[in-house]
Amino acid sequence: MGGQELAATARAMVAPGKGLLAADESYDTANRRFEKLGIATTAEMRRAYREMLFTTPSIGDFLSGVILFDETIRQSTKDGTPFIKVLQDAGIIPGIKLDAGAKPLAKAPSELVSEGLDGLRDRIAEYYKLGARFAKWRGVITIGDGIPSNRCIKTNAHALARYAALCQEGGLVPIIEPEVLIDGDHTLERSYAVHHEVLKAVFDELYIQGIEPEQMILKPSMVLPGKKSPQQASVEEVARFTVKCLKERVPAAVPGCAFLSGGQSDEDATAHLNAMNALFKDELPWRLTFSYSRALQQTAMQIWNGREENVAAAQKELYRRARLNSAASLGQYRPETEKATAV
Ligand code: 5MM
Repeated sequence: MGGQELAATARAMVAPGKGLLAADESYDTANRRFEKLGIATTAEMRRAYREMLFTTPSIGDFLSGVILFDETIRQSTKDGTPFIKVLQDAGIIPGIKLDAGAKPLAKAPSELVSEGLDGLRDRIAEYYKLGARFAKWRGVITIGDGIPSNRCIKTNAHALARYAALCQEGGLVPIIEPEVLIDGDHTLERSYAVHHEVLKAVFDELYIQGIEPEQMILKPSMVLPGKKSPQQASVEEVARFTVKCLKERVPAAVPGCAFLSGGQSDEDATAHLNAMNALFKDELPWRLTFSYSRALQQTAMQIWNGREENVAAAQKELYRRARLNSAASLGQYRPETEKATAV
């Protein structure tokens, strides 16, 4: 895929009214979520769950792409249709998670660095052949006493940039996901300062590695106070701090930022995205949309609960949540519609 195709794919990923579904939970994460609900942690249940998500009628109205995990990209529906084909037929671009998970950073065990660069060129070639057209790599930054360290920020930024270069070389649009966790009791201001530093390091490294900004998508966390902070922030404050930070750090040539939800409630994740688009729409050089995992899936997963007879109701909930987030990506979400449309 040439540069023009990569840029076209990146723009399509953030097309107006559309966002991404992150369904790339690795074995541990998927199983942990199933265990909480008493769902069996088998390959077949993970397959059945992803089939429920991907065959949701008309879900392509709101999803531009779905991020898959290695196990999922090779799976099919019960009747034998590969998931990749199901998504393509729905007008949804398939993508793949490429990091191999966040591991303790050497000599700094309370901080993490994402692994997966070894052999990445060959993995990208295989996923491209399977039909993936974009990829994702997540670096994890923790806020705490004396952290994040400069070393942790730089190491993760470097890995993200090397991954992105291999993607652009191999024909995949890289999603760059530097996640600043909401764990802890830090203030909104501290979160802003850390996001600022992390995004500076990331874009410096992307520049060094020759990344074309038009051919990538940023997947940032929102600027939020720690979830244990006694001083929580209003929806408007979160929107203002997040937009300010992105405007200071993200080049205008990047087509879009697709946020992670990071453990926010479904409604908060939608309201925050909406406020950014509603309050600042005339000032944004890039599109702001969603790339949620939990904030799109958690209620649908509870409704499904591992049972075939719940598939239609769970799909209705996923469709509803995707529609509300689509509205938020246009600044047109109205919280009062939450109750009226609840499944
Ligand atoms: C931060 O996680 C990403 C976005 O999900 P949320 O919207 O729930 O924050 C997500 O794509 C994440 O990378 C996947 O859930 C996979 O995580 P693991 O830890 O299994 O690689």
